[in-house]
Amino acid sequence: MIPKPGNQRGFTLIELMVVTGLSTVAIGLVVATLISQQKNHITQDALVDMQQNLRAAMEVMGGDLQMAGYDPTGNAGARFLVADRAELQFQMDRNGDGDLINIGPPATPDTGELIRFALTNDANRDGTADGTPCDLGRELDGGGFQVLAENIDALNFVYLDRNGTVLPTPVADMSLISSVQVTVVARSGRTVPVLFIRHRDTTAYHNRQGTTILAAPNDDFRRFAIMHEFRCRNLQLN
Ligand SMILES: [Ca+2]
Ligand SMILES: [Ca+2]
Ligand SMILES: [Ca+2]
Repeated sequence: MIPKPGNQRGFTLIELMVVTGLSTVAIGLVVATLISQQKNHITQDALVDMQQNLRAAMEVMGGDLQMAGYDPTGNAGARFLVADRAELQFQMDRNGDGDLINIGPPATPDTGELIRFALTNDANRDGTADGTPCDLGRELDGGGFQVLAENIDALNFVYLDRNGTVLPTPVADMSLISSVQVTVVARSGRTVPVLFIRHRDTTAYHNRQGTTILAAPNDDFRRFAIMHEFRCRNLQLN
């Protein structure tokens, strides 16, 4: 049967608009998924970088702390000078010449024999960043901080005597220090919201004793916390 003219079945304008609309939504969802996956990928890369940098920084700090008080002649008097919850400083007779200075004039510290760790932006020394940028700083011979790890929100030191008893900070009798627990909380350099899913950091961060060292930030940054205990083996010899 031949259809009558004007009675052919086709798309109405409304049907076309619906189909076009659905296609647009479908394409949009595919693109959104791809962007989301890409952002996730970038996030993972940033987190891996952050963790690796932090581990490397802890290795440097551990190497230094193991040398704290190194005094092979017993004449240099190398020891801890500062042992507080967010800052520590110590000496070592690295070149073994029996003192800690280059006799001048002018007198200067023997190279690499005075080391300090603290956050670079923590004027009140409570161990939490006062603002950004804030990094983990290592100072050699009083020459100003060098950045050891970037984007640090919290730094905490706990000092233990040879029996493993925690010493109150600031430590009054630094000859009692046998080991140091170091806890660091790092943050990814930028917020990384994944499409449709916002990451919210509602974690409060603690040291091993359960003391809060960073209250829940409630922001969109991702964080990584690391804790190591380093034995200051040279302090045991003095
Ligand atoms: Ca020396
Ligand atoms: Ca010297
Ligand atoms: Ca602070």
